[in-house]
Amino acid sequence: MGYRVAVVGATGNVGREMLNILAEREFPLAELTAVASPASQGRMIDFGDSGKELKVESIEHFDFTGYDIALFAAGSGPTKLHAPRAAAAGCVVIDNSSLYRMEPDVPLIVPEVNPDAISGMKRNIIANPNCSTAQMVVALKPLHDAAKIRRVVVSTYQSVSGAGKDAMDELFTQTRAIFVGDPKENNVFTKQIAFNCIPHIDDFLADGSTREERKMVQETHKILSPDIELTATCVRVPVFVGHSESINIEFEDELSAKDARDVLRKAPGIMVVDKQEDGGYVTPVECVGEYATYISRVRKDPTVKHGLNLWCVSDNLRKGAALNAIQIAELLGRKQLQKG
Ligand code: 11C
Repeated sequence: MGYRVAVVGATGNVGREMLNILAEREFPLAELTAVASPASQGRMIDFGDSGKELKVESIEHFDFTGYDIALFAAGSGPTKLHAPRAAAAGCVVIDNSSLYRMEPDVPLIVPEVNPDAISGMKRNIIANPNCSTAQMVVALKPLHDAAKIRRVVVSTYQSVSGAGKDAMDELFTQTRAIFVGDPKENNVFTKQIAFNCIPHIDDFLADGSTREERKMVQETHKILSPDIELTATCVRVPVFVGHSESINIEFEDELSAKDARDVLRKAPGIMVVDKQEDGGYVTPVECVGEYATYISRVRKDPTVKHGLNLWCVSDNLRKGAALNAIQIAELLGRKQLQKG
């Protein structure tokens, strides 16, 4: 016996990863439907490596009745239109957009961190966090349990896939244009992304920070603890997939780098690769297609009483989006749906 699942936004970066991961993890499926914008209706897409193909259905009049779970990776606009009617049809929506994340009656879940929040689901909607928040809280949770985090300063190095397929194409075509001497264009990003870094992700806010930076603060407060002071600087870098983060943490209690490594090694969802020698750390290209959040370069910050620095890398389309959503679906399967 399995679940009837719809993947909405199935042709996008995250939607395709959702199909890959459903296939890889052999998620118990009674039925799987790929749903996307009317422009993709009728297109055939792969169901991961299963050898099966799915015919894309249009979201416009898609009937969610009888579906158990809808994995939405459709962006806030289409989600606003279609997630409420999916939820009203009795289907649990697991939404990857930012639309519902901060609503008090919508759980915002990272299964390694706050699985019990699922009991707060009241509207048949569960939110999936922003990619840069997800990997960070997986790393922070065991450290917070060990020595109580007081303050975090995080700088991100975010890949272009977080901004969608057009952004990946822009990095590719710009890089090629620079090599062959063609004129270079930027349409997705505000500045040249090839061979560059852009300290700007999402809209600017009145205080000079960006929406991406605010998401990291607010979502961490909702998922992990409102008592953690957090400040973020989010930067786009010319990497196709894999977000990296430099995280500085100040604790209430003593926690040595060695003890932190031991705590992290035992924590779910984490791989510690920290040889403290040339190449003994993980970079974004090595985490592509992986489930884990990788931690390297754990070391003391001697400028505060109890401080550590670390480097955190994860596949933003997987732990940062599709994998986390499917882990929520698995949690739901265990806790709520109670099917065999
Ligand atoms: C990026 N983190 O890398 C963004 C993408 O709120 O789900 C995901 C935005 C979100 O551009």
